[in-house]
Amino acid sequence: MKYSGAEITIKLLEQQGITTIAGIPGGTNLPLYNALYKSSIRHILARHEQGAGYIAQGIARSSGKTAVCFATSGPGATNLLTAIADAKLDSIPIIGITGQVPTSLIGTDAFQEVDTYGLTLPITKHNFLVRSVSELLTTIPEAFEIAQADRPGPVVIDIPKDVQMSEIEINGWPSISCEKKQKSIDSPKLEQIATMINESKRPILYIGGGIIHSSAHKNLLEFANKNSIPVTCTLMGLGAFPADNSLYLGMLGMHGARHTNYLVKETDLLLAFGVRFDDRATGNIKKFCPEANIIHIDIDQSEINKIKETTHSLTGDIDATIQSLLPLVHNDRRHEWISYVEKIKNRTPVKLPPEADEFHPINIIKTIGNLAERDSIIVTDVGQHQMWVAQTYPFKAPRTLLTSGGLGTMGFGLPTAIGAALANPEKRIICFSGDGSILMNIQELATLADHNLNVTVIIMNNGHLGLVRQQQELFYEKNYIASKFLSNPDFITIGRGFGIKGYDLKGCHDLRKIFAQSLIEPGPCIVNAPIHYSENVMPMVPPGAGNHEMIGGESYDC
Ligand SMILES: Cc1ncc(C[n+]2csc(CCOP(=O)(O)OP(=O)(O)O)c2C)c(N)n1
Repeated sequence: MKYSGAEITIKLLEQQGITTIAGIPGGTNLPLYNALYKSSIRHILARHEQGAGYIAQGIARSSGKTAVCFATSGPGATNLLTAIADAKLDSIPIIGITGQVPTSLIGTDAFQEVDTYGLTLPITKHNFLVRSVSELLTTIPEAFEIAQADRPGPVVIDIPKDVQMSEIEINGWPSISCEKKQKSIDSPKLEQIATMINESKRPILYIGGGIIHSSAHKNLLEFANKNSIPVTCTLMGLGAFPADNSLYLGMLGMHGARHTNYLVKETDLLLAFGVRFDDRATGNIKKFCPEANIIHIDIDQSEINKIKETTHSLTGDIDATIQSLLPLVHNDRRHEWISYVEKIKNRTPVKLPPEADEFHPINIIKTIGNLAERDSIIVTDVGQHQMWVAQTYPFKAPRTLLTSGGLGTMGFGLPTAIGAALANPEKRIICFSGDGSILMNIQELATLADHNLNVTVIIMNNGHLGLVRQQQELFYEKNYIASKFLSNPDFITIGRGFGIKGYDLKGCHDLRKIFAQSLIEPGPCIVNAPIHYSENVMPMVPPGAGNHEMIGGESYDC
């Protein structure tokens, strides 16, 4: 039977188990949409291609499975770029399929022609420009394999319109390999590592997004409990270790917990599992863990010794590696180290605002943390509110925090929450945003309303680009420029315009009741939460400083 390139593409996406695609049609991808018309795949019409990219991210981040978005050539493709770069930095498997001008017009500055291949080369794990219809049969399965293999990441497939329209005879579809290639683990090295752990007096586990990608959280918990190793998470690692476990140290780094930033300086063995020594986590790298042996285990060989020289390293799947390490480490209560950790925790506790200050952002997040279900998915935008959530929300399970860690993209929150809601219709999705960030993809309220998804958008409204204002206060002699909004829209009226109900907390007294309501009513809602503009996220490690030199840290003496 004869199939067009567009039909082949859709058929192969179905074969990969794709059930939802977000996108926007245009001249050069209309054949794809025509083929989609006959498919069971659900299409989500975003209102901006960046929104479509983040909807795909929300599906991928919350499910761990590869998700797909569509865009037309030219502006459609350029609008997608931010979401693709964001996926690259956080290792998220999405596939962007873009329309391209017909092959014969490539390189002629044709209408809506941009070099999508060239533009996406540095921001993808891999990209393809498909030159003939038959190539699709190998390109599409390969794109999925690349996106999800080892360290996941985004792939772009650029398909010229004539390739979408040409037909070929197909007698059988390629089979998809489900085999996960398991690399063997270097046993002698594993034994050396286990010996170092058993002999260490002050070990700390420093874990990141790699634990979540590899679903290593269960073995990690057993491993940490067995050998009594305190655990600190990067922003991307939050949820990989339960916040209510006594070994949990919270986040480290620029806005990490005070005790954690001190303790990391004192460790004699840093177990860096599924992390990349990002500067937000390490502060000045020369001052990071100066006394420690460092063991780095990661799926990506190129991360090893990239930032910090290690004592031992292993490249491979972190879950399989922890599983192999488990029988080799001793049962150890580590009384001395654990009681020292407790002492530092008590001397430098997390500073909390008075409980009566209901509108303090930390209290707002705590209230939501008490009301939400354990498996509710929290999505954030970027700014102070993101850091307060990271510091305060009691994450207990992997994939319950979706946040733009590497690229730090304002506008991430709303469309990613939509994607998470599409992939998890049974769960409540809570999106914490700022009055700056929400306006960067506010158009996606229309997409949210279209599908009546269970998303609660909480806007922490301080009338400012808060994190910028904070840096100007601390590092630029209070020269406030371009960080205060001259006007601030009424978000409740905006929501109403899109057909979404809202709760304005301005002047309210029973915040808890309103938040509870906002979390149980089916469908979307917006909560406008006015907060004081002068609140800062503390502690804060100044640029170039070591983590222990944080502002708001205060010295401790043991
Ligand atoms: C797309 C984009 N542009 C600019 C920035 C720089 N930036 C980081 S945080 C921030 C302020 C965010 O303001 P808001 O969303 O209101 O959150 P708040 O800090 O007030 O909680 C800015 C401008 C960014 N991260 N992303």
